Amino acid sequence: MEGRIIRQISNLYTVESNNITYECRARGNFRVKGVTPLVGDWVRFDEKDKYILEILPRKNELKRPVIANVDCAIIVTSLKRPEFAPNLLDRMLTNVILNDIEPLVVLTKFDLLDDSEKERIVDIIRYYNHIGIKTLINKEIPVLKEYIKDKVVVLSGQTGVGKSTLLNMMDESLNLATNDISEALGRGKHTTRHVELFHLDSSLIADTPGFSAFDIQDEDRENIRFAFPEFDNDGCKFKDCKHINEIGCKVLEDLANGKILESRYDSYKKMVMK
Ligand SMILES: Nc1nc2c(ncn2[C@@H]2O[C@H](COP(=O)(O)OP(=O)(O)OP(=O)(O)O)[C@@H](O)[C@H]2O)c(=O)[nH]1
Ligand SMILES: [Mg+2]
Ligand SMILES: [Zn+2]
Repeated sequence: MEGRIIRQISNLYTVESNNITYECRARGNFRVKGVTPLVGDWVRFDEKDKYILEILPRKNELKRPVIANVDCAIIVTSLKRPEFAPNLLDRMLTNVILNDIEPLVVLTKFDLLDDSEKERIVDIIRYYNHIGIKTLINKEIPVLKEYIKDKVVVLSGQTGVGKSTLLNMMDESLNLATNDISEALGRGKHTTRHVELFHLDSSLIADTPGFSAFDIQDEDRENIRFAFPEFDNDGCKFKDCKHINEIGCKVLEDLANGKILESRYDSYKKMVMK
C-alpha cells in the first residue's frame, strides 16, 4: 500500500492511507542507504507487518524543521518574548526560498508592543509585502486559512514564538499543548517535541519543535543573493557581484538610497561573510 507519513515519534511513523492510519517502523536498510523517512514522505508500506518498504521520490525537503514535500513554509516570528530578531527571520526565509518552497511570514505577540514599536513593525510588514514576501499578523486567521487552502504547510520558528498557539487559533479542536516562555531565560521550553501533520479543512499543516539556533546550509551559501527579491542582482557592474564593497554595485546604491531595508542587507552580509 501507499500512504503519507503524517507523524514521527523517534522510530515510529504514522502512515495515513485512505483516511486510515498505520503505526509503522522503518526497515534497517534505509540507514544503510543513508536516507530516513520524513514526515511528509509518500511511502510504500506493508500494512500487515507494519513496515515502511520504500520512500517515493521527494519534491523537496527541509532540514530544519525536518519535513518533505511541502508547498509552503510559515515562518512564525515573535515580536516580543522572544524578542524580534530580523536576522533570524531572514536566515529562515533564505533557507526556505533556496529550497524552492514558498514562504509566508506570520508575526506573533504584536499585542505586547507599545505604540511606537507597533509603528515600526507596521513599516517592516509593509516592506516585506512590498518585496513579495507575504507577511501578516497572527490575528489574521481567515486570510491565513485562505492562503494555505489545499496546500501542505509546515510551521517553522524558534521555540516559544507561538506555532502551536497559531494552530489552535486556526482549529481549537486540535487543542495542542502550549507553554509560556521562561521568565528567567526569556525563551521557551521546547513544548512541541515531534513533527506532525494535521488536517485543517483542505490543508495539511505541520506543527514542529522550535529551535534555538539556525544556520544556512553550506551548499546554499553561494546562492544567498537570489533569496533577496529586492536585490537587483543583474544591475551591478560585475557579473556575480557579492554586493559587499564592489565599485558600481547596484545593491549598495539601493541600500544608500534607502530602497533596501538596512536590517535586510545586514542579514545578507552576515550570511555571506560567514
Ligand atoms: N501575548 C501573546 N502571547 C502569545 C501569542 N502567541 C503565542 N503566545 C504565547 O506564547 C507562548 C508560547 O507559545 P507556543 O504556542 O507554545 O510556542 P511554540 O512556538 O509552539 O513553542 P515550541 O513548541 O516550544 O516550539 C504561550 O504562552 C502562548 O500563549 C500572541 O500573539 N500574543
Ligand atoms: Mg509548540
Ligand atoms: Zn553588487
